[in-house]
Amino acid sequence: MRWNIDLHNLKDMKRVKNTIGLAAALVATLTACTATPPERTPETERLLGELRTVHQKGIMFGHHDDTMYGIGWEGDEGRSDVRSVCGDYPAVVSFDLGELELGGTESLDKVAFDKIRKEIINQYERGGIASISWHARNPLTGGDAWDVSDSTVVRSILPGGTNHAKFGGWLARVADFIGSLRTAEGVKVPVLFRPWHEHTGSWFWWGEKLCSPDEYKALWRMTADSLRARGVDNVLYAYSPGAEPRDTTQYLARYPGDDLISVVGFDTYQFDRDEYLANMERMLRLTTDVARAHDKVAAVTETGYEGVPDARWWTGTLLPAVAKYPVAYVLVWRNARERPTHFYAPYPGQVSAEDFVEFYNDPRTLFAGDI
Ligand code: BMA
Repeated sequence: MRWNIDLHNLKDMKRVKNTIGLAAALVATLTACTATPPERTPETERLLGELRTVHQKGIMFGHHDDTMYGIGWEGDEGRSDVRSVCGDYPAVVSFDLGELELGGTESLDKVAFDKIRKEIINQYERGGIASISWHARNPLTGGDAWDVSDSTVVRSILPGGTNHAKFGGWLARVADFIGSLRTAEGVKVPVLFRPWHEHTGSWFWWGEKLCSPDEYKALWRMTADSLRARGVDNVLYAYSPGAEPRDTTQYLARYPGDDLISVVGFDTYQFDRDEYLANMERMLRLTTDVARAHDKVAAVTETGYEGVPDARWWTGTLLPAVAKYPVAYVLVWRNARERPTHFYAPYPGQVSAEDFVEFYNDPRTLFAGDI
């Protein structure tokens, strides 16, 4: 129990005749009163409840930057390649806060943060879910998230490190952005936050070879603590390694802890079909095993086949792979307007568009209108 002590219960308790029982009850109440305040708004708790049970209905489809831009367009009000193909928005839309830490107005993918805020609120208001990742720049070298030239970056931003204060300022900007997600009525919009992803590889400065398990876990703790200290209570955290883990021990080697994490997932992409199916199978099994054992939500936090050149990919590869497992959502990466071959969802006329409509019509998939 946390903060929300019901005073009526206190009154009830006063009627307890047994004085020992009364004393014990008061001690318990006082202890609870000094505990930390609730970490999550009611809407955030509701989101968690929805994520926990949604697999009973089907699997939610997600797409990164869905309503921001697509193939041949950018910033058109209400537009989405997914909706243009199947008539509905994805159930989950993800966004990236990369470069918010620098204090500018646009992300690393040249999307205005004000627009990201607006689209997160729109997604919430249409009944959908928003997820946020963060390709933070390298706070030590000044390079980007992929700058792995120095393996002391994480250590340098932890308490006692030379970049600790600087990074604290970066975290404050992220906290304030998440805290600023409010509807016109003032409701704080609950979001999933998925920082420090794909850490089982070594292509980001927080990757496996770049820090120790303890440093990685401390990075997570510091992130969550600093968001919390700035009043962020509209967030659920997602843990998403890459496809490297072979078993649950490896999967959990850098797991920050059950008290912090709500969603356990993984990121993996198709290059070779057989290899992709093997990775999906293994990672879905590991993730759903971990979710069951730790009472968490399982999800495919990032996936896709760049350019979707397989006309039957949605119903022939992706759906059969994920449908066997109790996962909340499967999310594909962005349709980059600035890189013509870098897209993961279909657009009208794209070779897999018809199959995507079949995928959409399959009762096992859920879009914004289904949740
Ligand atoms: C990568 C690519 C990059 C992009 C980054 C962050 O996978 O899509 O072009 O900058 O994600 O969104």
